[in-house]
Amino acid sequence: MQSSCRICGGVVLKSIDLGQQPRGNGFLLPRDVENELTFHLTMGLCGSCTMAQLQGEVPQELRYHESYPYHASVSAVHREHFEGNARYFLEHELTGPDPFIVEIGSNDGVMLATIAQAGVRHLGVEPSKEVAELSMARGVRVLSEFFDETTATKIRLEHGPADVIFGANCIAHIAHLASVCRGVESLLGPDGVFVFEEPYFGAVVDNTAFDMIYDEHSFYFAVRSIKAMAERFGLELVNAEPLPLHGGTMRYTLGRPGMRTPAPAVAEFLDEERARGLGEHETLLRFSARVERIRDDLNALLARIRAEGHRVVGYGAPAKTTTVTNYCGIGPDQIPYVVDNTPAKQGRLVPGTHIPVLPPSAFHEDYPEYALLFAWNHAEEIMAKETAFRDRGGRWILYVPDVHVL
Ligand code: JHZ
Ligand code: ZN
Repeated sequence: MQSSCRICGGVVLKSIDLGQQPRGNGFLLPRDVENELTFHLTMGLCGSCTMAQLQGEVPQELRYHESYPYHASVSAVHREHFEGNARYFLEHELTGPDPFIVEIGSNDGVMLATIAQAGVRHLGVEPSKEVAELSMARGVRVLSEFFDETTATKIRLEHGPADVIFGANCIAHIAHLASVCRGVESLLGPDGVFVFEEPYFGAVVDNTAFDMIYDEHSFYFAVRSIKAMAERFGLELVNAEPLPLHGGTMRYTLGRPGMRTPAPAVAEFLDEERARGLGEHETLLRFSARVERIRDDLNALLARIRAEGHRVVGYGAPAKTTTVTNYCGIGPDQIPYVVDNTPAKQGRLVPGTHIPVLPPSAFHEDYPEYALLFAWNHAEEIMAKETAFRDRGGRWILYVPDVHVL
């Protein structure tokens, strides 16, 4: 399969095929299973600008709707991280007279609430109504729309140029990224910065984290592909900073050309990515072979545990659960339920495989012998609060970077 690059128009060759999949965050009510939407999930690399991307596209209105269930504030680690981001911007970037910050995909206000408390001019752009309302309740000003070139022009006319445009776990979701870049270019002030944090493609490959591939993740950014993208839209990549979130995230800082001195990290990452062949098709074909191995090992392990008469339940229902369970063919027969602390997911079913999502109390009331940790990127936080499970002999199953039991 072949398609054209959303950034440069080059040829995108299929490297990974995860089969027919529903929407990653399409947690559904039992009464809605009849009308579930699925699509063919494949990803590939652009032969010209090396941008990794999905080949198909689920319309954005079907992904970011009124009841989008992901709440960025559910993790204490994430809350602390985003408050830290806000404090950093307040101290280093929002220091001029009447500064202005825009966040694309502000979710429940996890970052902007701190900016709002400081009384600094800000605007969140968040099309998903319920999370937007949560942020408004925290004093955040929100425009409930999708960010693109038109929205950016409107914001500039009404509020003037932005000193900071920020996005976290959002920019790589936007299939019309080219329009976003044109919008950023017109909205950004002369010395403004466009800062975004997204799962790092290098970490996805290192971890064989194939579960990071789902409809919402239209792109998988690397330093090389972001540098090329910045240049194409009249911006310059001036920093790349690795962060531990989501199993490996990269924070990119873009400015207007020549306005900021690029940090040495940019050239260092470019060298490293070239040396390891991150932008090459063969690297992804090897990745794909490791994914098949994980699927086979995980199914074999679950079958063995069942044959021993033991139970496995899922812990955490991140969007990643959808990709893993659908690709591996794991349903309620193997995993009777998963627990998750997001109220918007509880009482619903995992998309496609229809495993029920229950509150964590279900886990505490009747510990199983094994728990499959779908929220593996939160392993430290979760294992630290679930010590009683371990104390009673419970074991954790992880499937990245390979299938293992802890
Ligand atoms: P988590 C999200 O992906 C969504 P997901 C999004 N599409 C994106 O791009 C990525 O982030 C990068 C639960 N949990 O963070 C809460 C517990 O139950 O891995 C969440 O449902 N107990 C925007 O969905 C899930 O696990 C806990 O103690 O893959 C984690 O979701 C903790 C800490 C979490 O994101
Ligand atoms: Zn391209």
